Amino acid sequence: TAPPPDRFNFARHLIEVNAGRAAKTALIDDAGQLSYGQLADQVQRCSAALNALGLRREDRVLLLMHDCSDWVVSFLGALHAGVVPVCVNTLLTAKDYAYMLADSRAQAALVSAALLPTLQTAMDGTPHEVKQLIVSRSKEPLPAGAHDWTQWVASSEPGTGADTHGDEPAFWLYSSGSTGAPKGTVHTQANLWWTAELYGKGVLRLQESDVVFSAAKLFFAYGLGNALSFPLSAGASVVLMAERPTPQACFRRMTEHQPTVFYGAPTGYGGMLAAPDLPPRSAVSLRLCSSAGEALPRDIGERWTAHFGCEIIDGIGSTEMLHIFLSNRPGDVRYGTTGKPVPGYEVQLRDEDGSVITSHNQIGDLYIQGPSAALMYWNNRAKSRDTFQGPWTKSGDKYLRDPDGYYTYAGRNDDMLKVSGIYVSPFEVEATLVQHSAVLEAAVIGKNDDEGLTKTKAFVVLKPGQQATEAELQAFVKEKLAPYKYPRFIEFVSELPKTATGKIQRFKLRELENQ
Ligand code: 3SK
Repeated sequence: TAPPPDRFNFARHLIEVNAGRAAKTALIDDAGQLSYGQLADQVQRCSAALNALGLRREDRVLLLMHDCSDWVVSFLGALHAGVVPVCVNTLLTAKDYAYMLADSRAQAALVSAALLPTLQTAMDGTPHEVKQLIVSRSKEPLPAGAHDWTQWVASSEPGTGADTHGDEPAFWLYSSGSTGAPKGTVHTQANLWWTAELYGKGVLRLQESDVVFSAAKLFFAYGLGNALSFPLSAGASVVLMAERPTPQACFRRMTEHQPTVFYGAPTGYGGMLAAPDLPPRSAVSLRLCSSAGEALPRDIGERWTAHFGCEIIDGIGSTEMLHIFLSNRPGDVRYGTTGKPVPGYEVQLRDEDGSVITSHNQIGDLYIQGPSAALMYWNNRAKSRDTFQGPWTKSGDKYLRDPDGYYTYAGRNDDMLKVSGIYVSPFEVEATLVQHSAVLEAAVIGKNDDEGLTKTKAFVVLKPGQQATEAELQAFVKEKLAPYKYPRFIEFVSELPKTATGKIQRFKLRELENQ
């Protein structure tokens, strides 16, 4: 695939390629629809409105919104102006946002009304540089000085945008690690184009006739490609949903809007298959489904295909590579594997000495080379150097390759856990549990459920004479951390296995639990 031109702006590019589709539906959200013509108009107005607030190229703005067309317009409007949206997870705490505001030095925040109180808590009393607040879909009067998103966009004439370089920092996504603060992962304008070409068109074969729906939200790298850069590059229509992707919420969109392509994560597929109101095949129009976030158990893939008659294309991507680089292909699905490298990407398995593994079925560390790698982690040279090694990016995952060239997931090489497709650091959960007055120490591991999906389990030692229940400790963690990080199981034990030097031996707990 030939690269995009040096001077490249992804938002302007989308406006150009969809110029002949002005009347076609681009976005369908909970409140209504936006045609491609309306989308182009709003993006250009949003770009000019950002400039009118005094925002200039390379300034950063926080984007904290539930999935809706305002998210898409804000993201593309910022890109169009060369302003850098810092897209953040809507499920986090005020403490997390305070960190991200300080780290990114965002000059403005675009926020859903429902998330404004948490953002305001983050801004109160912590250093930040936010000078402008733009609030989306508020039914209440706004705080003094804040702008209503709809009026703010409408108040500017369409702008011409910035003549950006394709390699220019265009947007950030935060990536979490097992230790330390989340890392602002800096992506370029061209990276969006590369993932749309290589995976969106190359693997999914998205067409203008497709209607796509992603259970993964736009703030995740997976959701951003699924529901924004891929479909809008192909002239397809996108269904956006603000609420949590419960089976019922997904079924409603599948039957109401008849998406042809659905993107989810294994836990979601498992939940839908187990739901009593799973729609029959005749009630939906799915031609293809995609899965990422964690390895898709074979049984879930097979049962889904048997029910709906369409394949789930399991793949793996990363925030650092922006989207999927290793994947099954339509018509060539081997359930239980993650398929083969997506054309345009190269992968290597390396042994403990860093030598490339050429033999089959030997587990090694997965490295990726491809054109959509992030530039760096902001403010974190050490971790940038460790992850972005010249043309290669370290994934942190372990894989093996079979004689036919299919890759199979074999775990992480750090302690990160992926629960429902979202990273959870066991150390963060342990550090929170020990803040409870009754807890002496805790160790958190991944436990496989009956379907082979990872759930967090905490082993907790209570202080002598103290009492606590499983529900109480779960509620305690939910209060202090983003709620999705709470341990799904807690077992009270009298001691934790440790080395002679007192280090907790999590591998022993894992062996016991998953044997
Ligand atoms: O979790 C994944 O496999 C993934 C896929 C696409 C983009 C980002 C990620 C983390």
